[in-house]
Amino acid sequence: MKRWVVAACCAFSLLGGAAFSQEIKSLVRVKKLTSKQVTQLVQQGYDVAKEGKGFAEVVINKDEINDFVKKGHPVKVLIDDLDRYIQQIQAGQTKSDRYYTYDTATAQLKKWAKDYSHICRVESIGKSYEGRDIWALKVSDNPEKDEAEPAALIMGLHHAREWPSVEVPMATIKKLIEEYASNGEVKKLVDSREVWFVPIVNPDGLIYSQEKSRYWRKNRRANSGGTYGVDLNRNYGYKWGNVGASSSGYSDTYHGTGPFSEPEACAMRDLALREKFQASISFHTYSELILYPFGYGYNIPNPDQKIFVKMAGDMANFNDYRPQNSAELYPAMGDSDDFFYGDCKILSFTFELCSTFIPSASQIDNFCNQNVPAVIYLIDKAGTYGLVTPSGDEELINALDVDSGLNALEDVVSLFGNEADINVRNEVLTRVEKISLRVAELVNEDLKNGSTETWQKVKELPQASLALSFIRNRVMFNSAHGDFYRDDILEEVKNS
Ligand code: 0X9
Ligand code: CA
Ligand code: ZN
Repeated sequence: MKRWVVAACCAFSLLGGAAFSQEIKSLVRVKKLTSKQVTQLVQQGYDVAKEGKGFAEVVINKDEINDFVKKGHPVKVLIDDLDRYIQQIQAGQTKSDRYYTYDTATAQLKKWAKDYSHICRVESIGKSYEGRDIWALKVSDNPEKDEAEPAALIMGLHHAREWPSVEVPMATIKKLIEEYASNGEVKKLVDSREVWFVPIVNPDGLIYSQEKSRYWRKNRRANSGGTYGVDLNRNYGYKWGNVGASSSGYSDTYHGTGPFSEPEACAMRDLALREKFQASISFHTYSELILYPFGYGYNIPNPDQKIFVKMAGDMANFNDYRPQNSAELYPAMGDSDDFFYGDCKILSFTFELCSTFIPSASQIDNFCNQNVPAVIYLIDKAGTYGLVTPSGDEELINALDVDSGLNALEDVVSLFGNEADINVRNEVLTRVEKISLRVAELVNEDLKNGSTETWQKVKELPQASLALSFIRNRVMFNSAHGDFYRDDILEEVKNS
């Protein structure tokens, strides 16, 4: 059947000499499916956009619709001709309500880098298959310097047709840099973090989807056998394989010829290995979900499960999305989150924005306002939860200022205060001790100078008796080993 598609297209272009030809695809809801059958669809390489109890929403052609109906699965056509539908959305854009294109996003990133050069810079992190720059914008104080600050990575558009996934990263950049001068919270965040944005991971795909075939998903690699495109969210190298991914170049979930066969996935890998992020979000559409690893198989143990559940739940409070483990949606090998977490220990999340691939452009502000606060949350928590996972190394901890150190202790102690698992407890404890010692060092400096300001902050730390005792002991130790404090201060520390 798929061979027929190619034959038909060739015939069409021979006859009509059309510059471009393609089959019509619909977005349909296939009903009366067991959850096992839904997983099987993914397994068979179907382009499943959303799944729910007893149904899946799939991108298919007319023949495939008939096949489902013949097999007894009622089909409801949601969008009859996806290409035409998306063209209408494009045509309905106004001057102010408009999706970014590769060109407008590139121009905007460069303009921001020029206008706000004290807090951001733009860099090409590699070239796409067709040779376009993959742009990254770094937002931080001293953006030219690689400082010992917790780092976060925000990505959009692994998948070509998922245009909203560019908008949320761009809206977050806009907020951070435009509010830096006027909003103390934003300034503090930008000054104490390094945030990297890659709004368009798949430039070739975006252009193809906006100018040619609007429901295109993959990159634009010319595969052997005359097919095009690799699914970049199946091409990452942690447990790369063919569960929920296809080895056929025809498929929309084609995983490529090997792990990291695609330049776009390599660019992301290399950036992650270089910058050592603590947390990340990769934006997709659609389904209003917040996903976390592992996604390559069911019930894969995740040592940081508790942190993932907590963070996903907190982010869901901002956007009312549903937090869940990726594999519960469907197991799929080679996605970005599994690599970022599995190999890089990054707290990696995937957001499935919106309730359709491409909502009308009048919705852009809505879904951005709904999601930017969750991104801000993640950037903040890269410096708290991110420090108790292996991605938060000692160099980061030893560079914390007192507020950041206390924030980290507060989050971590309140999450793990009643931890039952002894192994997890021990690991977290080691990290809590390190952060506490860093704070103690700052308290100590301050006390030696006769100031109790830092110490007062420490005392106000809620639920942190553990951290407090680490800090108290360190101050007492220092005092016994030659550091001099005022007697009244020492008394106070002793009795705290
Ligand atoms: O299938 C994908 O790549 C993502 N969904 S989308 O509709 N945007 O294509 C979800 C990936 C989640 N990861 C796993 N299930 N492993
Ligand atoms: Ca910085
Ligand atoms: Zn996607």
